[in-house]
Amino acid sequence: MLNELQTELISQLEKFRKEKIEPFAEADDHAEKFRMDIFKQLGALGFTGMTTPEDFGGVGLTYQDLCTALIELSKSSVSYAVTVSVSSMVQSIINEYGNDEQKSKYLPELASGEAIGAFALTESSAGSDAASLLTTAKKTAKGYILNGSKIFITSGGIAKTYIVMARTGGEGAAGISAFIVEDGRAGFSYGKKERKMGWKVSPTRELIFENCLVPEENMLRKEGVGFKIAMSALDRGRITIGSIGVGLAERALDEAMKYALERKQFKKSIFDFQALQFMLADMATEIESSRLLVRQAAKLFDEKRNDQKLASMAKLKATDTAMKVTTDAVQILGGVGYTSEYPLERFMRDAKVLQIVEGTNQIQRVVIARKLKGEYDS
Ligand code: COS
Repeated sequence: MLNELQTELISQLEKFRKEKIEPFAEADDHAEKFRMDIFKQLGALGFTGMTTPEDFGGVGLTYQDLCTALIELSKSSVSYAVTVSVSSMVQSIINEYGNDEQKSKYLPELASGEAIGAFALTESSAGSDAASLLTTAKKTAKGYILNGSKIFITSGGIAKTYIVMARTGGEGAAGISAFIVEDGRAGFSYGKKERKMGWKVSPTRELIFENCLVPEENMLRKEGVGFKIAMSALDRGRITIGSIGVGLAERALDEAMKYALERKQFKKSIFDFQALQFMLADMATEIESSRLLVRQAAKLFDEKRNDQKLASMAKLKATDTAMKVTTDAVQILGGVGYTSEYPLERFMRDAKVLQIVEGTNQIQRVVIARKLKGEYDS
């Protein structure tokens, strides 16, 4: 059940997405155009810093509220939803692991939507095996010198504040530290913008560090805890990515239902064929179970009973559902579903990467299986 505030959030966002995002959605997808003014307007409405405490310019709401908002926003744009999701994750990292100076310096502009946050873990040779990353941060008298590169960074080039994981110590997870690196810092540049199947409005770029000096005060906590910071942040990020899957799938079902009720073949609406009814019933059921998992994972997180297994389950289930439901929705529309006359082909393209980002769905299964084994070992 949604509470009164969440119902209000949905109605505000529904109006916003229909008036401000939907009219440009198709053209911006083709042009691969991100509109900073849309993000800022989301900020003005309070949607870019929902879980950040009010003391640091946020709204101080829960992860359940954030997931509710992301479900609604994703019905029109996965790209803006993911920009909000990752920027919120960056804020949660700074809020949880940053000191007071770091919080005061970075959180207000991220929370207000004046700036975007990005998360830089992946490298060309360190994807699923994130602990093998090679970017180095060498300690000197003036601070840390970063060298290396990060790939597939969501909001790369449009973000102002980057959380960058780099190696300060030996091999493995224990040698990794987390730094806040600002756009414009000498030695920090961007590589090419990726050409992608979906998420076209959200830019994805490489980050390049060439003798980039980052002051010691930009390190989060201390040397060696960067991997844990990244993993615990992904526990939340995975829940919000799951909620984006739910919103996308919900919209796809809505489009498929409307079409199935209207479209006539063999002198009746195609909905009247039981084959389609069964497809639509399965789609609705999968969406509902995904929503419940996402909501439960967010609830446990809000209650500080963070359950990594459930977060991975929520991401796995909701994003596999988004892929299945958008694919089936295209099938229900048939030929027109494959054209850009309807938004479903875009939704199907946008769904695919949800199964890959913030840990592939195979990695989610690894996490779930490890936790499962742990329950039997103890
Ligand atoms: N929260 C806090 N600490 C965590 C953690 C979490 N969720 N997950 C792992 N850790 C800690 C472990 O406790 C361990 O610490 P100790 O050595 O002190 O016990 C350390 O981190 C290393 O953990 P682990 O041995 O499990 O690391 P692995 O190298 O086996 O990696 C996986 C684990 C595969 C789960 C991890 O690399 C992963 O999630 N990969 C996918 C990366 C990803 O999501 N990339 C997307 C980037 S954003 S698009």
